[in-house]
Amino acid sequence: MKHRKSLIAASLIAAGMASVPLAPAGALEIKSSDVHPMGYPTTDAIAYMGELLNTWTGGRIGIKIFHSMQLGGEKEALEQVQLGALEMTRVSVGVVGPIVEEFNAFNLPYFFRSVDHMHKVVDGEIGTDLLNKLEAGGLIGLGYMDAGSRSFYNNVRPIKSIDDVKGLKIRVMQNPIFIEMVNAMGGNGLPIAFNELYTAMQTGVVDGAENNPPSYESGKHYEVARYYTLTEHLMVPEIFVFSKKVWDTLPALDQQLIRKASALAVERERALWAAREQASLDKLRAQGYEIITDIDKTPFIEATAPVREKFGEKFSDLIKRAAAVD
Ligand code: BDP
Repeated sequence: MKHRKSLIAASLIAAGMASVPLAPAGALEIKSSDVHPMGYPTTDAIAYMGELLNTWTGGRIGIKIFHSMQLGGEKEALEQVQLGALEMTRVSVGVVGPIVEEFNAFNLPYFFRSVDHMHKVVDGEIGTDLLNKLEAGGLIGLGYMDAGSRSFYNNVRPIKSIDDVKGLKIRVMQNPIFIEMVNAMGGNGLPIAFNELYTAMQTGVVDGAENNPPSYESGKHYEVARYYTLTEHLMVPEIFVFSKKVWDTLPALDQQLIRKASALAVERERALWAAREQASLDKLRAQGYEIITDIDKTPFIEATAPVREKFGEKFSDLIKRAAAVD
């Protein structure tokens, strides 16, 4: 009897095990981080990339997204990817300067003439060269995503001219260019990680920050910094990168599939971006937030000329090449 029972138990275990699908050979779960929540253009595009990979490989490759700053800020995420602890991350080019300095050309205030100019530069030779340079820093550059233009918001006064920036403590991304940019406009630039920003504004550590409409809206920054003016002083693209350490262990076919899915994710993000930018502005206006759009940008452009000169000097050739793209 005892013997029979254990036989049954054994067969149950065997049956149970047979019903648990074994991970297919060469299975790959790509862990990818983003500071934004799901439903944001960048996270949705990466989720789409995961669906594509899943379909193409019959479930062998998938992406698990760590969204909403679950893994902290972007500097830390990049480090994790360099180490191979995280396979992928989507970050702003704003924090990539320490890895490939030339990316800082894209971080200069009033650098790109228009969204169209930015697309032509990043999608052309210059953008590809820079992505390839990331390899020496332990990263495989998979593509550029759109992030529109960044503008000021604060809780002290509406910015109607450059004089209104005077004395404002403005949070910037962690890059000296942005600190000097705000200082050159008369404010006080303070580098703070994105995951600490809401509290920093709420507690008065800073008076405000600068970002694109979707980030301002999605991060609920308007709750603590109600005045938003479209100064559009930066047009910083975003990139998503893969860990070279992990990449080098992948079969060539998987690398190709990831590249192919990346290109489609870029297309998807750009389409989502254009719609989201407008939707964010509409939502803010509907909630009664006044968004100042009729601002004379000339004084802002002139005030930041020394910043472009100082930080652009090292890669003046690249800047000339980018300016010649039309
Ligand atoms: C957002 C970018 C995000 C940055 C954030 C910031 O999408 O990658 O982390 O700005 O200001 O627009 O830190």
